[in-house]
Amino acid sequence: MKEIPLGLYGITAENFANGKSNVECVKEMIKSGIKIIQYREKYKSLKEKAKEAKEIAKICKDNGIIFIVNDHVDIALLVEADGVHVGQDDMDIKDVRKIVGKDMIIGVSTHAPDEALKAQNDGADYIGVGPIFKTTTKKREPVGLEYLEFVVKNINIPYVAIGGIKKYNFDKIVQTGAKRICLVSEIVGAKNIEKMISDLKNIQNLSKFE
Ligand code: TZP
Ligand code: MG
Repeated sequence: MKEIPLGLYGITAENFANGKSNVECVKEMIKSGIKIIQYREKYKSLKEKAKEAKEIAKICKDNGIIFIVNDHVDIALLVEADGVHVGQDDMDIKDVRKIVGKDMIIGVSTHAPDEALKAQNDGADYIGVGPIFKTTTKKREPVGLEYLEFVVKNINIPYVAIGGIKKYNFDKIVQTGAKRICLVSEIVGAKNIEKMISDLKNIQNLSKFE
């Protein structure tokens, strides 16, 4: 199984991307040094999602980038993604594992300590931790920094801090010790994605990360 890279975790969100397509955003994120991309698309048909995921899977493969598909185990298998990301209302992790096999990465969204511990016990390869701050991209109350701090101290699998993270509050996340961080709208919605990512890397003080 491939490792979940440290640093920024990229997620697509075309409706927050100010006119840029998912494919354009992925290319820019990769050019800026992001090593893992999740295809997340809530507003297209299954047919369109499968087509787009295929295209993005190829771009990722050609560039040595880890590719994860959100929600759709079938699309992840179809496009031979490196992994699939599921939520609390999706299939049990153990059942997802039966379908995708031992080599595919399984990521699980979590919002509280019991969910993090269960995901770890059930064989998730990494967890999402959030939304840390209030955000318009996810209809859910923020979990706060306290939950992230719990994960930093108590969880032994990789975790990705996510939700409402922006350039202005990014250092608060870095200070918890979290080493994998996702900013969705802040990155795909940036006028200049490369500059945004380079600013974030400066804040994060790359030496801690690589
Ligand atoms: N899971 C928890 S919050 C979130 C997801 C997919 C969306 C985060 O988007 P943003 O724009 O970084 O707040
Ligand atoms: Mg989901």
